[in-house]
Parts: sequence; C-alpha cells; structure tokens
Amino acid sequence: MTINDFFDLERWLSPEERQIRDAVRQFVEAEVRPHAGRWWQEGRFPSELIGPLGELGVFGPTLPEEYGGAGVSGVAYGLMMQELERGDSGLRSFASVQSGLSMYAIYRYGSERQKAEYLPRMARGEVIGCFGLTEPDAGSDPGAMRTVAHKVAGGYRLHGAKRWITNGNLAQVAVIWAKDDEGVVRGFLVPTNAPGFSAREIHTKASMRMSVTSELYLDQVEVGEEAVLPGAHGLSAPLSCLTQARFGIAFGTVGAALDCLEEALEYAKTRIAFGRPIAATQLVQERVVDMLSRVVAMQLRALQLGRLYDQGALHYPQVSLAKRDNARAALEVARMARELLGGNGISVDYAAMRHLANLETVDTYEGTYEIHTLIVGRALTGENAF
Ligand code: TGC
Ligand code: FAD
Repeated sequence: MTINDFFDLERWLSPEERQIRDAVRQFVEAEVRPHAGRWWQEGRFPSELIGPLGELGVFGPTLPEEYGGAGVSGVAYGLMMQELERGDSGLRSFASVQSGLSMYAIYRYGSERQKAEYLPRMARGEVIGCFGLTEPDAGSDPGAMRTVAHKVAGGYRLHGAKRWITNGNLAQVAVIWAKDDEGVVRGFLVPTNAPGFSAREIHTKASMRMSVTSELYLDQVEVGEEAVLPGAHGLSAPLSCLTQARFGIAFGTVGAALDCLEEALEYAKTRIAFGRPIAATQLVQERVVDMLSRVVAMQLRALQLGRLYDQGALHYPQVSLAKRDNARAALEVARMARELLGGNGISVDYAAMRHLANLETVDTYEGTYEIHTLIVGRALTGENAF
C-alpha cells in the first residue's frame, strides 16, 4: 500500500508498462522537477528536452515501428502522460499535441507518402507539429469555424485564423482544419514557413506558463494537393483526434494530482503548528484522505479506460466522462494541497499552485467540463442539448 498506488493497481500492469512508466518518471525527476517552478515563472518551454523526450519514445509511442512508434499499449501511453504531467501539465501538453493530435491525424487520415515524410521525424522530435482547430470565435463549437480552403489549380488557398494553439510557435508543420468550397471540414498539413502563414505567441497566460500557446494567421496560404489529408472528410476527423488527446489527459491529470498529494503529505508531516506536526490534527488527516480518495478514483478510471482502448472497445463518451471527471478531480486535489501548504502554497518553490493554475486550462481545453457533460448527457438521453 503506497500513497502512489493505494489500491495496488501495479498488479494489473505488464512488466513493459511498468518499465516505460518508470523510465519517464526518472527522466522527469532528473530533468524537469528541479527546474519546473523557474521555467513556469519565466514562461519558458524547455525546448532542449525535445530531443531527449524523442529518444525516450514519448512521441507517437502507440504507432507501429515503421512510422517511428514502438507499438506500446494504450495503458503505457497513458502512463507516459501521467509521468510527464507529474512534472508539469505544459510538458504533457507538448507531448499530447505532438502525439495524440498531430501525429495521430497524419497516421489516421494521411497518405502513405505523408506518413513516411512526417511520422518518423516527428517521433524523434525533429519535426514539431501543432493542431489548429479552435478559432477566436469557435472553440466549443468547432463546426462554426470560419477558416476556409478554396480550391485553386493544383491545390488549395487557405484563409483564416486559429487561436489558443499549443506548440504554434515551435511547430514546423501545422495540421489546419478548414472548410472547403462545399463547407466540408478538411485537414491540411501546412508548413509553418509557407508564405502567408504566421504565428504569434500569447504571453498573457496565468496558467500553462511552461507551454507555448499561439495565434495562427493564414493569409491566403497556398498549398498543393499533397498537403491535403485524404482520409479526412467532415468534423468527425478532428474530433476523433481529440479522443486520443483526451485519453492522454485522463491519465495525465493523475500525475499532477499525485504530485500534489505527495507534496502535501510530506509538508503535513514536517510542518509544526501548535507544537506538533499538522499531520497529527484530525482536519489535516481528513484533508489528505479526501485527496487520496480522489486520486484513487482517477487512477481506476484511467486504467479501465486504457484497457478498453487496448481491446478496441472504447467509446468516445467514456473518454469524455473520464476527461471531465479527472480534470475536475485533479483541480480539487491541487486546490486542497495549495491550502494545506498555507502561505508556502502560493509560491512556485512548491508545485501545488503551479499545478492548480495549469489544471484550470486542462479543465477547459480539449472540451470544457460543460461540453463533456453534454456529450455524456446526449449518450444517456439521446437528446442533443448543445
Ligand atoms: P456532432 O454531430 O456531435 O459530431 C460530428 C461527427 O463527429 C463524430 N464525433 C466524434 N468522433 C470521434 N470522437 C469524438 N470525440 C467525436 N465527437 C463527435 C460524431 O459521431 C459525428 O459523426 P458523423 O459520422 O455522424 O458525422 O458534432 P457537433 O458539431 O454537434 O459537435 C459536438 C461537440 C460539441 C461534442 C464537439 O464539437 C466538441 O467536442 N467540442 C469541443 C471542442 C474541443 O474539444 N476542442 C479542443 C481543441 S484541441 C485542444 O484543445 C488541444 S489542447 C492541448 C492538449 O491536448 O494538451
Ligand atoms: P467557449 O466555447 O467560448 O466557451 C465559453 C464558456 O461557455 C465555457 O465555459 C463553455 O463550457 C461554455 N459553453 C459553451 N457552449 C455551451 C453550451 N452549449 N452549454 C453550456 N455551456 C456552454 N485548441 C486547438 O485547436 N489546439 C490547441 O492546441 C489548443 N491548445 C490550447 C491551449 C490552451 C492553453 C488553451 C487555454 C486552449 C487551447 N485550445 C486549443 C483551445 C481550447 O480547446 C478551447 O479554449 C476550448 O475548447 C473552449 O473553447 P473557447 O475557449 O472558445 O470557449
């Protein structure tokens, strides 16, 4: 019985899944944890870690080896996300967007030529991708997007704007979703050095400060036919990519919550008030047990989601429920940890406040709490209430 694994879920992991989880945990412990507070405060993404993360295999790990992946299980992929987010949600975001959104879009909807051109290099972290779905006036309702792709001789001309795009200023290739002349949503692989494409980083964030988030502008950007994702016709294409990334978030949030719980427990054992450790008070014990209770529920949800994924039996409303509830539970755990740390809880010398601020984004992106409530509500009732 450990604080990390109170219900001994380790028993249900394969040796490979444990080994993968431990390798990422060690990497994060050594390379991220000592610096995370400072990077977050400086608003800096540690791009020097991209190559080593590629070597560690965190980009597209479930893809077949021929595309640079390792064919690992969904659970192993989830556990990687958990350990990255234990370091910082921004680090997990980087990997989610690279793997679950950008690489998955190419793998699922791309031509053989596109897969061969991009996927192995993206797996090594040599090419960075971003995923442009959200727009200034279309977030929860991406079907209202205004970015258009007009057919021209030999290709398409793209025009529009995207907002809140993770990795936007780091990417060499942007997966851009736009409506064609028939109003059908299509996907395009746009080189970020194409004439008319520009990215502007958003510097005003009080959350996800270790992550690069950008606005993208497409001013009559011309791309050839080879840039079109041939398999993507309609909104279900980008939405299916979201399912992959939401799955990673269900696991990732466990990592952030575990980090908060561990920090709070350690603090409670050593912080003296009224002549004894605060851990010796009933209210503090109730607090840490409430945190643990949420963490265990999150772990159970994530693991079962992973097993369904690996059996090809996962339905997207299940992912919605897990994303919704794990993001919200992690927020509650971070909030309790922050409180338990007293004044120290607001400092980036500790992790709780950083996780708490980050998790506000996690609760919103990849579908807000309300949107996932309505996705599950529709699955339950058959009524569309958006
Ligand atoms: P709706 O009629 O429900 O669906 C259109 C078609 O898509 C299918 N579908 C899905 N397929 C796979 N996975 C999913 N999650 C799917 N959701 C829907 C659906 O079956 C249908 O297929 P078909 O064949 O019948 O056409 O479409 P709608 O316009 O009513 O919208 C539904 C709604 C609101 C659920 C959807 O628009 C939505 O999920 N909105 C939230 C938007 C969102 O999550 N954006 C995230 C942007 S990316 C991001 O935030 C990255 S953060 C960085 C990081 O991950 O770290
Ligand atoms: P809105 O859709 O305007 O929603 C505002 C509020 O209204 C929310 O509380 C919402 O729940 C509520 N609401 C909306 N409709 C309903 C309804 N029918 N019923 C009840 N309530 C409703 N997007 C990408 O495409 N790629 C990325 O890489 C990416 N990265 C991101 C990184 C960060 C740091 C952030 C903050 C966002 C990112 N996003 C990305 C965008 C993100 O997915 C959107 O912010 C999110 O989907 C919500 O859209 P919105 O911000 O437009 O809010």
